Amino acid sequence: MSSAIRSKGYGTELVDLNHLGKSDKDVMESIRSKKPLFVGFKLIGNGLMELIDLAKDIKRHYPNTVLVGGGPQVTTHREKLLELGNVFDFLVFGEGETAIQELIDFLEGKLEIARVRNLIYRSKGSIVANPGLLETNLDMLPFPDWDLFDLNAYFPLFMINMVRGCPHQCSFCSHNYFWGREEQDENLRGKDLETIKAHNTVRKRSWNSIRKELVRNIGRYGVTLFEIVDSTPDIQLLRKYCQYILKNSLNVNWVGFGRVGYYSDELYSLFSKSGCIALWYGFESGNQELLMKMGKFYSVDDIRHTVETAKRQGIKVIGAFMVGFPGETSQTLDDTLKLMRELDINTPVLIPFFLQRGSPIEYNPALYGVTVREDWLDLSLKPWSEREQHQIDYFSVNGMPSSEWWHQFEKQSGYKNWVDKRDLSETEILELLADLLDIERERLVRIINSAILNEDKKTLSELICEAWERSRKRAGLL
Ligand code: B12
Ligand code: SF4
Repeated sequence: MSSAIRSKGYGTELVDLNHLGKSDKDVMESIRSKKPLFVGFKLIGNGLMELIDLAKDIKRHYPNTVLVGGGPQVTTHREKLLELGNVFDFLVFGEGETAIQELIDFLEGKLEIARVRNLIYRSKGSIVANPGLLETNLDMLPFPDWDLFDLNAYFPLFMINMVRGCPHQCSFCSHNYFWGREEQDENLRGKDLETIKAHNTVRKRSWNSIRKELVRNIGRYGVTLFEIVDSTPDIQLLRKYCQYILKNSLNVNWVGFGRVGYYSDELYSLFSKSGCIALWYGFESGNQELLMKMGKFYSVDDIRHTVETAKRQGIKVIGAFMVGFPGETSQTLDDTLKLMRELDINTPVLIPFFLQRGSPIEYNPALYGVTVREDWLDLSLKPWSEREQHQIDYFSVNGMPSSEWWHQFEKQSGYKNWVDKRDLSETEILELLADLLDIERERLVRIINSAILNEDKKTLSELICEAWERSRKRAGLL
């Protein structure tokens, strides 16, 4: 977003409220001193109410500041977020690069508001949503503006995004709603998975553009750790990426998302040689029937083969299993828990089934035995603490309210971090950092967790410093 804004001739500033030591005060101070054209918020699901309170505070102190909300949560909840708190002036759903440039044109008086793509706003007492746009040429998008960050305050790890959209369509998943569909919800309601899948598109960057970004990240910043954030990476692009690393003897490491039965054994070997440390998989179930209902269309044996192959290549496996998918019984959950133990992967993660906006289940709940409350989007905006307290059920499975459904399986799974309390250790990124720092992962998790808990900035910054030094040395910059 920052690169897109800068290309219009404006400067940008970032206040990362997830960062230890940053607070609302920094935002207020920045607004006071810089008097920005607008303030943008990335809304991603957690901390929404805190951000809305901050937005209200900004409006109270600086009533003329234009407030723009964007990010995945706007794509899921759209105009509801304009009504919530009644504080944002504009919302941008979907992809934001072109939209933000067009919004700047509007704010400068050069473009009519109706022509700003992906924009939601108020007009004459009602809420208007302009038509959306999926960028057609991803190579036209500028590279991420890493200069925006005070990099010394972050671990040296950059994300790379090669494709938007996924060639698959699992029945619970909203990835293609975010990144791969132009079709309106109304036209997909009641349709089956295959029909919905036929509306998906995968857009890819060219290898040349990805190569330039990779070379820039290593040469300019000294970053040698990468996370490929594509939910399902493209096989050809991944192959080129690995081959380029090998051909040029680049001393880099990377992690990304894997998929069962998707990569050949030979490709796994290439991954390993090119520095892949860990892959995150959604294995989802140890029960064949449930896997088919999920639209996974691979077998339990395919899961075993994938894990064996990755392990043989020395790649660490982080695997998510879904609990409480419609049709789950104590027997099917038992199949999953057994498989989980049998696979003996590095990090198993259990995640409860949630209704996701734009997923085939949301479009056709009856087909899956799911009933969805009409006001489910409003209810799903409530913070978790409130939802648990009041047992807010926005959907039910085979007549059983979602909270009861979850509790039925929660006990059996023995999982402690139920719902939205994911642990720091459940991430592939930790594997990368542990490897760079040459610290055992469990120890690194303990150090980071304790530093965050105790607001021990000194320990964190020493770790970050050490990581940068090692990374820059590897990149040949030191
Ligand atoms: C990498 C990743 C992470 C990373 C980095 C997150 C980050 N802050 O960017 C980590 C591991 C930290 C992470 C954490 C979480 N994540 Co995450 N993550 C992803 C992932 C895999 C890729 C994101 C990405 O980089 N995409 C590429 C860039 C280009 O897209 P983007 O960041 O969305 O930005 C575009 C638009 O959203 C928009 N936009 C974004 N911000 C703004 C701001 C303004 C003002 C405007 C106008 C537009 C705009 O324009 C951008 C360019 O087109 C996605 C799934 C996916 N493949 O998309 C999930 C995803 C975004 N994560 C998700 C969730 C739920 C989370 C967590 C809340 C999980 C948790 N329980 O803790 C946390 C939140 C942390 C936080 N507050 O940032 C959900 C969001 C769902 C929702 N309805 O909001 C997703 C979609 C996964 C999913 N299907 O469930 N995540
Ligand atoms: S779960 Fe993964 S493979 Fe399935 S549709 Fe979503 S992104 Fe694609």
